[in-house]
Amino acid sequence: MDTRRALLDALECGPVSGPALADEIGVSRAAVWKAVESLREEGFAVDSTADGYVASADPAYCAAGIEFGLDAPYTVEYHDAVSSTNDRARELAGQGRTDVAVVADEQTGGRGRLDREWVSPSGGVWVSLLLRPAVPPTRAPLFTLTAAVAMTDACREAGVDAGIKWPNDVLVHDEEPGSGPSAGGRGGRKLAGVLTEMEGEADRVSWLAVGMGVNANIDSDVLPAGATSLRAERATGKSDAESSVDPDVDRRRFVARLLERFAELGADPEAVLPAWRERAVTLGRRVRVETTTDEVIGTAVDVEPPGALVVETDDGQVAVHAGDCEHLREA
Ligand code: BT5
Repeated sequence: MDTRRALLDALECGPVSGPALADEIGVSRAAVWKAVESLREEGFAVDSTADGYVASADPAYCAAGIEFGLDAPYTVEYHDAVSSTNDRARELAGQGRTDVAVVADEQTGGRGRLDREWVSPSGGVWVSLLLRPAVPPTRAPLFTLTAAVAMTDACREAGVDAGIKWPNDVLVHDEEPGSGPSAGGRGGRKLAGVLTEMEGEADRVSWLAVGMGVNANIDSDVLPAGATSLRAERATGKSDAESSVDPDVDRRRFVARLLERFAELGADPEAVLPAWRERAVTLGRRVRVETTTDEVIGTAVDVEPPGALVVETDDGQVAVHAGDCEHLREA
């Protein structure tokens, strides 16, 4: 284990002295001191006390802060600003890396699907998880669904009643599809989205970058029409949170929970689809799905492996593998 990670683990259990830690992991005292200094440079506060080193009770939003107490097998790389965390993940993939969560406070060139813009000001949660799963590319959509479930759960834990709109949107949904401030029939106010990119051969993924964007501590007036944020939802009391609660979420804890949930679900792929169905706001709704070649209108009845939406149309059931989905008013 590297000294930095060992130090973070040791700090979690209370004061740790430099010499004790050096003994425990078999490195020099100078190496421990260097690791402490590098945590401080990253923005992770470590106090020197008579009993040894002590971590701040409220770690900053930085790589060490997110890794501190993280129960998921990922290394975190943090940037104040980056063009796109997915692009950075791609670069790391080129260097042979895996199991890295690239996190940024701000993205200057955030991307949605089909090269759409993803507005990513400071205050959001912009993260890309670089993985090398031993699966064929046809299984990749399952990782998008996994991300949607993990994001929904993290948002719900933050007190915001989120649901999933096929395939990759996390929404705060309107009671009446097609009504409300999100007019245009999107079915709710968009809180988060997923962009999964990959490289591979026909039978094997080489790497996969699961990009997750959650509008966390952002005012909704800087977001596109029809979008919302955790801050906006928590402030207006349209959530389970008490109105006296600070509308801002602790992004450090939020990202850690997101990564932990992703790892938990990844360990049990069979559970992903049932978990997705349970959180979906699309199932049972009348939808219009635009694919690159076609338009499918009907009732969304199910999602089947590896992530296709099954629509009951006038001409029978159709499985749609990719597209943009709009929730329609009931006929
Ligand atoms: C998505 O695309 O929803 C995928 C979003 C993925 C963003 C993450 S952030 C970390 C990683 N790095 C990246 O560069 N991307 C990923 P799509 O379904 O195509 O939706 C895009 C549409 O959502 C846009 O055309 C806008 O209408 C709308 N939009 C843009 N920014 C938004 C925002 N911050 N919140 C809600 N809606 C937004």
